[in-house]
Amino acid sequence: MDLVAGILEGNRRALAKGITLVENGEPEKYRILAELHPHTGKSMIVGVTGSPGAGKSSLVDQMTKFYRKQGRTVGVIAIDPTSPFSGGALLGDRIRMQDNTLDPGVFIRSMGTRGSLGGLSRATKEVLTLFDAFGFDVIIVETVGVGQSELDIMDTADTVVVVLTPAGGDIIQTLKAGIMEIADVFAVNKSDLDGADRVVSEVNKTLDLSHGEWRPPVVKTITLDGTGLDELLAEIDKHREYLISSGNLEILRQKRLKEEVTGIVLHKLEDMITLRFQQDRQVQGLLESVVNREQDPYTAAQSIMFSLESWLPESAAESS
Ligand SMILES: Nc1nc2c(ncn2[C@@H]2O[C@H](COP(=O)(O)OP(=O)(O)OP(=O)(O)O)[C@@H](O)[C@H]2O)c(=O)[nH]1
Ligand SMILES: [Mg+2]
Repeated sequence: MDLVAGILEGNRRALAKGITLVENGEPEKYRILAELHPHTGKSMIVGVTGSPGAGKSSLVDQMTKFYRKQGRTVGVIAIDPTSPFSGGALLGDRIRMQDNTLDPGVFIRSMGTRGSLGGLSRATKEVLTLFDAFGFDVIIVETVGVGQSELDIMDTADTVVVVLTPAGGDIIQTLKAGIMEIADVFAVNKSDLDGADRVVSEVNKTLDLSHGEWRPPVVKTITLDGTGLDELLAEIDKHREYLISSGNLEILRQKRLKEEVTGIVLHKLEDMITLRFQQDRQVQGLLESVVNREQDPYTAAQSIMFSLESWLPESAAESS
């Protein structure tokens, strides 16, 4: 079976194979991603992030159920933190999501934070491309809001839901992690616990001081019984409508594609340069002269820059 045709036809086995290819960094992936690209850009991409244990996975699970009730298909990419504080989360997620995985309108994929060739955000973006081409109405990406690569991943979402809880210090933690600013919608989860209204008003006070053209709404949720889920989904849809009517969705997507192309070029250049540093005598001579203080790093780097063109493989040089 041709993988590209399979994915476009909505064949789940083809999708799973494609994901494995991407995760293993097989050279074949470039052709597949290239052929799928014209068929992407249709899915609504929702990011869900927040502090460890805030209930992100439970919320994603409920969101999936509610989207299915609306008749929309859902792809989920869950980034599993391999950090010590969430050791048991993976199994928990699997068990919780079992209801949804039996449904052909749902596809869930967990990705580890270790071992993705070319970086986690790259691998996640590639899986997003596969999901988008497969034709999911909604794609949800869940990450714990820590670290730069997770912030990078949230860049790929059209709408970002930041999950807070009534737990003490949650807002401060979220502010510190820099994820407060990326919120398009706030979910105050575990609203069955004391203090939820206080969190809602604190977030609103922060928003009173500063917010952009779009003021993020704050929704109280309880994943235990689905309270607030209809409202959360409605607010996500409203944000999407805002993105479309303001023209910002188009701007966002252009910016993202530009960054993607730049990223690929930088990635390839880095590989090429690393290889040269290991193999090229001239480069090694230059490095030695810098070590011996015969030349300064700037002049050496400049010489290397000048010789870049001659490093390009024949075919690349001809076609440029
Ligand atoms: N009381 C209450 N507990 C909740 C609610 N939502 C989730 N929990 C509990 O919070 C704990 C963490 O839930 P998860 O969904 O695993 O949270 P998470 O944010 O995905 O956690 P990590 O992926 O480990 O960061 C679990 O024990 C849930 O049962 C809620 O609405 N109310
Ligand atoms: Mg989780």
